[in-house]
Amino acid sequence: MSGKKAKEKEATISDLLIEERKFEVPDEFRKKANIKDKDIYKKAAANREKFWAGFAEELHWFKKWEKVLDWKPPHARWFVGGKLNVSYNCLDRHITTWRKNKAAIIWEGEPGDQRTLTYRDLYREVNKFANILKKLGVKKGDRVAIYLPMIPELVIAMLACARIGAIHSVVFGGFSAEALRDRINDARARVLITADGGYRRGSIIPLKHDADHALLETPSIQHVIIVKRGDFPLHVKEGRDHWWHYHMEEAESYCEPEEMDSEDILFTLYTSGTTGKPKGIIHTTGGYLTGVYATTNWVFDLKDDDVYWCMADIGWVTGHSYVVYGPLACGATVVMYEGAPDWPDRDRSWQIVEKYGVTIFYTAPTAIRAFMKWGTGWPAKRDLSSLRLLGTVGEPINPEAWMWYHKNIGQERCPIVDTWWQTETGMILITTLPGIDSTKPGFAGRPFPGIEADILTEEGVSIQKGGSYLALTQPWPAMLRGIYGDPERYVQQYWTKWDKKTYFPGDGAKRDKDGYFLLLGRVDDVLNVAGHRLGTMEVESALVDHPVVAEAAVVGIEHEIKGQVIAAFVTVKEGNTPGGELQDELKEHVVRKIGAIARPEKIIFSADLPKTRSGKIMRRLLRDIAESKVLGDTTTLADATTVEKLKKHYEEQES
Ligand code: 6R9
Repeated sequence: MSGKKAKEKEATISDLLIEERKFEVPDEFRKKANIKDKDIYKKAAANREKFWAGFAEELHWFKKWEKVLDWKPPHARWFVGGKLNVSYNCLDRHITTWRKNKAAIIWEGEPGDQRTLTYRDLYREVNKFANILKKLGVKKGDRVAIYLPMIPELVIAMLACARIGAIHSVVFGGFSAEALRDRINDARARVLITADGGYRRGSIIPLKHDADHALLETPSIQHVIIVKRGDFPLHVKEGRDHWWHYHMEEAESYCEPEEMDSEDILFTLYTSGTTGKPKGIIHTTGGYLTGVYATTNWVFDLKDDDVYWCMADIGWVTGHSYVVYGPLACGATVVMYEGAPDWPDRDRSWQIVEKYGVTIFYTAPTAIRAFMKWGTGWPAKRDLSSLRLLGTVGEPINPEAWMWYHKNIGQERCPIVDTWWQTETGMILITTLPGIDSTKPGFAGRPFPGIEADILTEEGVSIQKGGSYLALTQPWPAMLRGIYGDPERYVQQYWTKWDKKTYFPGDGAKRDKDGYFLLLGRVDDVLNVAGHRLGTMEVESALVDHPVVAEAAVVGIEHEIKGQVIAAFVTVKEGNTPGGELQDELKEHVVRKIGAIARPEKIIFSADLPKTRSGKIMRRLLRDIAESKVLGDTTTLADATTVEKLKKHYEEQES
């Protein structure tokens, strides 16, 4: 029997697949592609370790590894015994070549200010900042929290940590003070790097002000470094708070890179799972860098004269792997933009493409659907002829959005790579190689060479037809090495669905006769709101934290642009009156606890929640109600009348 949820998802997705279409790679692209050898999949599968070692050899190692892979399921070690430094590979390796004066980062702020940092510039800034961290007592293995807007200092701070062997934990600037506090405390970070503020849609996000709230309850933080982005008012605490620019003036210009073991931790990044508490995903040094280096090079067909722009915020894994580490390890020119794509106008993204001659553009389906809604007039106003390759990531892309992207942005000339991967996988795992594979709207593609994926039933039987669970059956270099501070949860969460050798990502999938995978979305209690991962339990915990809430159940409901939005069913404690005011208050409460990305679209008050006889909330029924669908199977309910009442009540509230 295959997964029930996967089957449900399959039905909805196949409705969307209006027609199965195949797009061949244009000849002009194919001729110049980095990878043209169709046998590469077979060759890699014949000797996976040799395949990955080939990429690792292109990087700089202070000491070569003794063994490519040590696999004691579910624990892997890659390039065992090897010593390297990630910042050395992203900087020092390039500045001894002609790339020293190549633009590493072309940055544009939302108000229109610009900065370009060459590899030499970036090298200098990173060295200086690494020395500042050292002066403040940061040592190898210490954790550094980073809460910054999309400005070059964010990249500098990450690479400086990598240089001295400190573990960075970047917290997305859109997360609230409480979310920041919890992440700092979980990592027991010694230093926080933040800014006076950042621009978003014309207003200022007061990061330091928010951080000050978090800092009231973060005993591990000894120092706070503040980047002056604008001239925004803030409070500076003597002795603890330091200005970035002030220290940089005096910092020494060279910092010896720390020789890191291949398996030393490079960073942790918090992501949502099926419990109320986000997990600090651990990524290490040698395997991670090899994985992101290989995929950036092959999936994006990256060349030295490319201008590469990934729209993701560095606060998410896409930004870590495909704004910072992958592209810089490849010596690419990376465009970085601080603000919103519709500010001051809806052609801001296309204006940036035109202005800097962007050749590779990587974004999320939710952004594409927003562009679609804004209309073709906006991209048509700009010259997009520099583009040669497009990418998408973060959620399944519906064929309509794919076609729109292909026609209006790619002008039917650019291959589209749909890249499936996760915070945990560190690197792209399922996609197409643009010089070899044709593309199919809605299908991500095949496992990258050297990656083994399968579709398994609940019982672990591999199936060729129909939808079921996606599984990864062999270790890969950039795989997570654990959950910070919780080794058991690592095993439990990812490696117990079948056997200890098979990774369960939590996604449903099916494949076609060519072995192309079509992703069906999450089959667990993880939501994907506008390409951002959120746990239903996380939002529920935020709601029940409010004094009047007795119980809450959160479901994701379909949304035209965001893919999913949050609907929360809430029961209030006796003596409280549910109503519009309380709805607004609860929404704000969630924003305060997590951040604006978690704001529920709908709050539905209910006297009871539908539960199974064992007391489990039946989210599937709640989803049916919130999406105004015919109710599914109610036979396992403890009290079948609850759900009927709830549906009626919901329809009254909605009308
Ligand atoms: C990179 C990133 C991971 C979850 C993943 C899946 C969904 C990502 C996708 C996709 C279909 C794609 N997802 N890419 N679904 N097609 N190309 O997004 O990481 O934030 O950890 O989210 O996103 O459901 O499990 P993360």
